[in-house]
Amino acid sequence: MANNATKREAVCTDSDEFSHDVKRTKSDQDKEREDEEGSYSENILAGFKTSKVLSDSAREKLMFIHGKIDDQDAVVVLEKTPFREEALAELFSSSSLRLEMKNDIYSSYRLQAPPHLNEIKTTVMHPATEKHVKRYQKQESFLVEETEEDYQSISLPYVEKHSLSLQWVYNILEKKAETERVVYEDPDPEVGFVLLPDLKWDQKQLDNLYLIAITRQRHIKSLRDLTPEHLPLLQNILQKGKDAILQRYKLPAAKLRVYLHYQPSYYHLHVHFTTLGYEAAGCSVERAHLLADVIQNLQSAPRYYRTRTLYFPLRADDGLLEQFRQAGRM
Ligand code: G7M
Repeated sequence: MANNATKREAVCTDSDEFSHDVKRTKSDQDKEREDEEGSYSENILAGFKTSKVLSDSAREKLMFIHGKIDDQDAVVVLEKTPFREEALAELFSSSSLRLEMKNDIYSSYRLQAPPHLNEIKTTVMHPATEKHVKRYQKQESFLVEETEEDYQSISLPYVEKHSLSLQWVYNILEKKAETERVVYEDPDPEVGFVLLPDLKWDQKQLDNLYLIAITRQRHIKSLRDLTPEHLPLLQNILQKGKDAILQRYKLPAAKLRVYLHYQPSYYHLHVHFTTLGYEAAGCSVERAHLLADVIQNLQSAPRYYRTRTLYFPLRADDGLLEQFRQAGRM
């Protein structure tokens, strides 16, 4: 916990540090930056062989690439990171500018920033399964209507057979991975959870803050399993999650969107915490269920999530969609 707090402070004072401390050697600065921002690791992408760009977005400065590392399938996600206000002073003073055109009061340039201010958030999935590869391929989506019976006869059997591995979740719960990233943990086996940054958040700025709370209980697959017996767990996550974010990031509850996905990608109950202003993928009405609403629904109707028809989008190549089609439900 202390680690991350220190890191945030260090990030916020970056520009001051560099403008005042001209006498320090480059290697000192590099070393400090490394301490602040994570250590260098072996470049496993050096031999990456691109097979296909699965999807990309010029607007979001994002690209999903399928390829091979050591003859095994891999998916790489490249994402240009947002600008940070704290880094502007250094960006302006340390970059070089190449003029592209000038006309009256208008001029445009190519700005070449120092490498550490021009990073690309890179996520690697390796070895990747066919499911990972499919997931990032640009696809049309269809809205599915899942009744209580559909869940029992179509979704549940499919999910039990075909879900993505939960090993990364168990690694977090068993402190085998991401231990230094944990923001808050409640060790109680019934109502406890681990709160940590989502894989998608680089933790450089709060505008796109994204944390997930992973429950210690291992047998709650999704929203569909929730009953009033889980209310203490859900209330605990909502309250302590919000408290921890206020304490660590100084963000009040009124600035947060706290929700669950249905369908989720991983069938071990977890809750998403993002800033309200950040439109994270999957936060739209057809997929996100506010945790506060989930709690109220369970309080007023104990079998709400067991019996209600739930709606969610599925991509054209999703095996679950095929099951709905075969059952004549699409
Ligand atoms: O769609 P679903 O509700 O299942 O969301 C799962 C969330 O877990 C997504 O927001 C992912 O970015 C996040 N996530 C996935 N993996 C594999 C990891 C991981 O290894 N570590 C962390 N911290 N988050 C992950």
